[in-house]
Amino acid sequence: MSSPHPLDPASAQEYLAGRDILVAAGLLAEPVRFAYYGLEEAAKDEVLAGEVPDRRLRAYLVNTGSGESADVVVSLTHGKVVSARALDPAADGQMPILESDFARVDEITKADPEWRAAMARRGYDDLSKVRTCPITAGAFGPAEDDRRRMVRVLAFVMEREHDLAWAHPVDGLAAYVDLIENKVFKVTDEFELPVPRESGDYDDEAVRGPHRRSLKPIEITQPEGPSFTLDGYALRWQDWSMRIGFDAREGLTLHQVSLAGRPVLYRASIPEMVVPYGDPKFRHWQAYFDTGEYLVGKWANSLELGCDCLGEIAYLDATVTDDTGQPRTISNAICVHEEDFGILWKHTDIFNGSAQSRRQRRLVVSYFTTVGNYDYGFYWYFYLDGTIELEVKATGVLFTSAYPADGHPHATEVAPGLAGAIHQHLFSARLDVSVDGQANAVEEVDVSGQPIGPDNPFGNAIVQQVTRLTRESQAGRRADGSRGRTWRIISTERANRFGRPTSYTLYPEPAPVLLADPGSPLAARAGFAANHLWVTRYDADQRWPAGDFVNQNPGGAGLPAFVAGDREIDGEDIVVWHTFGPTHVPRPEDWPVMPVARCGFVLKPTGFFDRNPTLDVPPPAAHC
Ligand SMILES: [Cu+2]
Repeated sequence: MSSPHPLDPASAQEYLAGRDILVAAGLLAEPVRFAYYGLEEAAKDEVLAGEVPDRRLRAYLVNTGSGESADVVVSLTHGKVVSARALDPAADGQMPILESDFARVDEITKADPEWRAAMARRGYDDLSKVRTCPITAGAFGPAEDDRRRMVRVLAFVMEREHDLAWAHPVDGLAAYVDLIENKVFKVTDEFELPVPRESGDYDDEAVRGPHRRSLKPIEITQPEGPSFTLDGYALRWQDWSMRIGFDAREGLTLHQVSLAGRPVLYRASIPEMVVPYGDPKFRHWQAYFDTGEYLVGKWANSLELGCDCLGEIAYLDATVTDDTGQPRTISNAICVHEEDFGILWKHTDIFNGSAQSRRQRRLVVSYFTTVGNYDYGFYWYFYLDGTIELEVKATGVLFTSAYPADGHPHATEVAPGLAGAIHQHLFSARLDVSVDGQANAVEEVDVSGQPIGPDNPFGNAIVQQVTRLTRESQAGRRADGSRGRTWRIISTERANRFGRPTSYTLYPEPAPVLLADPGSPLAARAGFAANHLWVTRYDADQRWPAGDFVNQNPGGAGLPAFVAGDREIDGEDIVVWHTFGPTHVPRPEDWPVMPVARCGFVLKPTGFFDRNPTLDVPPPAAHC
């Protein structure tokens, strides 16, 4: 096997080689399954020193017969198991959901007499038309779940063979399934509401109407090819360079992002997201941690040229594994292209007559994933002027319930008798920053007006207030739109021509953080979502904002635990964590399939350059 770059994702051959090591160590006896299998990333200091580090894989193994779970690291370099730690579910949480859980849960639920009786009472004797949806259970105390490995199941009806099941939720009823005992151990049957009837099948012409004929073609051509080069996983475009990675759990990862040979980010990814629903009735537990519980990377889509991506596209495949550790290639999972992005700069000068116009372009690195009803696109943009942007595109189908005739305080009626509950999509970005080197610090920058006074007689003064965040305990911060709050990530070693630190500024979208009560079980598990910003001292073991094992985690893991030591973060190798995402009050227009809703954040160079770095961009055409 040829030797990969230390940051390249694991290959199919490597997964198989790692699997052989696990078999030889006796760790894969039936019925042990892989809940996660991926690269255990090389030590940062070794990568930066140009060494060839130990090549390692990490496997989360769960015995579906006994429930025993182990977190195992193998060395491919040395052909041996490096560590194997048994999990204590009561303290550590459970392994993520397995692919095979979906089919198993359907069988188990439909075999349960109590659930069948509840469905029959609602008029559903024929369960061939019923689809079950397993939802991660959360953690509500030992008395509630007895520390079982479990999911909670809601049902939907497919009236015809090709129907949109989400249009027909069976409300008031849930089955709690024990995944080890393979049985329903509890049925909650709280109320009955009519199953909404209207079809949501947007593939059906009778529902959507005939396709409109008024759209003329748009064609994107780059007759000389794109301006980027992709060599394996190494990507170069203009002054940007970076390496692309991919992980079954967190999806697309970016490494060693540099601009003009100067480091900006050692690593960037979106290692967690939570989608909590705001209906306090029997479905109060509904909150998906799509990354830690379902593994967004595993469900990445194969993208199609001309459909998902237009223009001169370069694709990268992603390799993930199934429950048995066998590799599965997702072809065209990652899309790389460049696109025109309107005006970069423009001015018509009233004195010297100069009339100049330049076009902005951006390099786009993206992938799309489907987790149950929702689909998420993660788009990283790199601009000519040094701006970095992450945009998440949320689309797909709302998670529905029935809408009562007398209204619902926590939901919108999106079709007759059909409800879309208010919910949040809260993402966590992990930005292992390296602005001009590893020694960085963060400043909070607010702007405000000043009261009329001796130095401000007409009350027009505007000032910037800069607060240095020096310790972890001080760096749990919230955005403040009324103060235009931003966070400046500065180099503590390099200065610009004004003698001030070179920096990149994080521009947040000031949307609500987690709205669940701070004393709620969910807030304990989604502690990362209580703040828009966290800053931690770099620690290779601190990867996951809601902890290593999110599924049924009792709470307190991840960022709140990381900052408990209150380390210094001024002039250190630091990691910036940013919570962002919409609070989604569904609209009728979001049904039956939702137009993309965008969210994200922007990082802009701020004194990183000494002036506008794009003066050398030529006019787009001779006559401009
Ligand atoms: Cu939503």
